[in-house]
Amino acid sequence: MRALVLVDIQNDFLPGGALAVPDGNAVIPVANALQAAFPLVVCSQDWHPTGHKSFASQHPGKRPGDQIQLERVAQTLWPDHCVQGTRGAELAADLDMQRVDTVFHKGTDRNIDSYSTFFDNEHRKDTGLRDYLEKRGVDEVWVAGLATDYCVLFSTLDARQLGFRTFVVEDGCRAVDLAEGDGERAFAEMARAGARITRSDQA
Ligand code: VGL
Ligand code: ZN
Repeated sequence: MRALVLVDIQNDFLPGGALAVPDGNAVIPVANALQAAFPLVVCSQDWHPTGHKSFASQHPGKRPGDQIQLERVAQTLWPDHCVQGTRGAELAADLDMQRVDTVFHKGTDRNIDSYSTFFDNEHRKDTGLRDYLEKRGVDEVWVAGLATDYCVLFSTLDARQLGFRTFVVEDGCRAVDLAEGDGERAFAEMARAGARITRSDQA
C-alpha cells in the first residue's frame, strides 16, 4: 500500500511569501493531479510558534541564510515564516484538500527545527507520521512539495531510514537554492539513500 506525502505547500513558501521558493507555485497542480493515483494522501505543515529559534530575528546580529548551532545540530537561519495561525502558514488555497486524510504539523517546538515530516532535526520527537503510515499498512511513500533541499530532502531521508520504499516526484518539488545547485545536490543525496527519483506521470 502506498501513500502520497505533500510537504509544506504553504503560502510562505510560494512567490510573495516570507520564505518564497522560486517557482514554488508550480508544485500545486502536480500535487493535485497526483492525488488520484493514491489511496492515502497526507500533508505536512510547517507550524512554528512566534519567536522560533530558526528565525534570524531571534539571534541579534544574524541574518537569514546565516548558520548557527542550535541544540546539537547546525541550523540555517530563516526569515520569520509559517507562524501558527497566520495566513503565511496556511496551506496553499489552490491545493486540493478533498482527498487529504490528515495534516501533520512540524517545527512546533520553539527550540529545535524540524525539516523532516517524521522527526525533528535531532531525531528526538516524532510527528506521529510513522505510526500513522505503519498502522495503515503503508510500505511505499511518494514525496512531493517544498522545498527540495530542506523539508523534502529530510523527509525522504527519514522515510528511507524507516524502511519505506520511497519515491520523490521531481516535477512536484522546487528548491530554495540558497547556493546554486542545492536542489540538484539534494536529489543526488536522496538517490544515494535509496530513494527513487521519478516524475508525476509515473504515478
Ligand atoms: C522549510 C526552511 C525552513 C521547508 C521549512 O519546508 O523546506 N525550509 N522551514
Ligand atoms: Zn520552517
